[in-house]
Amino acid sequence: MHDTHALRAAFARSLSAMYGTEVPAYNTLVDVSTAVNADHLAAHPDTAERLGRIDRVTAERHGAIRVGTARELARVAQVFAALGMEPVGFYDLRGDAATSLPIVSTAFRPTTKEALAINPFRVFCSVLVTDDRRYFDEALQAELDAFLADRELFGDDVVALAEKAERDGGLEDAEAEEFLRLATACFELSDEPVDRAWYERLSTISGVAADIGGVRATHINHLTPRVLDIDDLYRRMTELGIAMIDEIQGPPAWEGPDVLLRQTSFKALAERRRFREADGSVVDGTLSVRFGEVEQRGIALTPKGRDLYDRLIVEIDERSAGMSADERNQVKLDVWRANWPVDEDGLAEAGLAFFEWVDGVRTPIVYEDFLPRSAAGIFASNLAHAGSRDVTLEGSHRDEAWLAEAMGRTVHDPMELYAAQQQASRDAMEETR
Ligand code: OOG
Ligand code: NI
Repeated sequence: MHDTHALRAAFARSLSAMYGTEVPAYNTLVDVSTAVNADHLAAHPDTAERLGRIDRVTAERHGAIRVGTARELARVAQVFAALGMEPVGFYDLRGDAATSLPIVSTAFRPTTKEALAINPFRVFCSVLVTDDRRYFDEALQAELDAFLADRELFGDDVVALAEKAERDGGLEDAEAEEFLRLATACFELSDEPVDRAWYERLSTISGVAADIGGVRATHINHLTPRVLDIDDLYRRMTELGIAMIDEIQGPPAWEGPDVLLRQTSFKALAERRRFREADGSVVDGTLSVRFGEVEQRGIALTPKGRDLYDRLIVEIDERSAGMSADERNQVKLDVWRANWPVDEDGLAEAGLAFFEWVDGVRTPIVYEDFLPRSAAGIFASNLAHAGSRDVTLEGSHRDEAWLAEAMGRTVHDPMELYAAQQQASRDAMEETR
């Protein structure tokens, strides 16, 4: 029997192997990440594993995928359920001032400490909001909905095996192998010709809408390794001649504890795709929608800590409007130094971060989720143009309850998961007293 945790680890490896053949630059990113982690561990043997053991961190990936409908979301949720990954959090990326992103998102991930320790694979999953009038008028929505209703991203065979795996807690050898093969294939880049006129119509509204609703298949958008020193990674990739986006999203590099999540990416690469022209002919061309991303994880913040984080991000935006990336980094650093405790004791005393007790020692709980502002920044920095929308119109309603209803599953609140982990560890410590 391959239990759901073993299936998750195997799926992460299988997806990684597949994606590496499609996007060789991903393999470079993984090699550089592995080297950064090994060097960081050698240079800081006492502290490097404070936020995760080196074997976990080195194997750790997050993926990003995008689907078009509630039905597609429900089916992909079923596939992830077979892998012990449940929906956590609701992210609404619409309405951000700079870029047109007609999507809402959740993250599928393991939710217990034990499952995370076996393999923390997570997937940021976005679903298109076709009835949002700011982006799609009634006629276009009808066309888009019809296009999406006519495709099947996750076939009955893979969904049936996923249901069985969820019900039985895993799959036997032959079925496990079949499930992993089918599930991986769902995320391969299709070479079916793209209808150029349709793709471009959606593209003028949003590159993400075109990537989701302009093609008849889905694909993994990126697969992100985790590093212990993202500034070192950024330098090394730049030295290799790989064009990185200007900024590292999230908190700055500083001397105090790392909180939440820092992320950066290299620009989307032109990939060969086939197009069908208006006259029916099929020609070769390229699309640039897939990019490489890397992340460094920090300590999970309590609601109080998160409020502080969100306020400081706004303050940084206000103070750095119109500045260069370097100047902006300096503002970030100044704001950080003025507002955050310089060590874990300070974070704990102020109730800003989550901790647990391991063998009686206070240990930080790692942030396992995503950040909406950073996600919007990652999306935006990889789109050729900002798209268009009519902000005078009312957006359509989406929330966590909508997501839960669409999937027929509970959407976990990330804060509750961290708080429960902290509390369980406190309770266990009291019992042993
Ligand atoms: C997701 C973009 C956001 C992250 O890690 O926050 C993201 C996408 O490109 O589909 O990857
Ligand atoms: Ni990502």
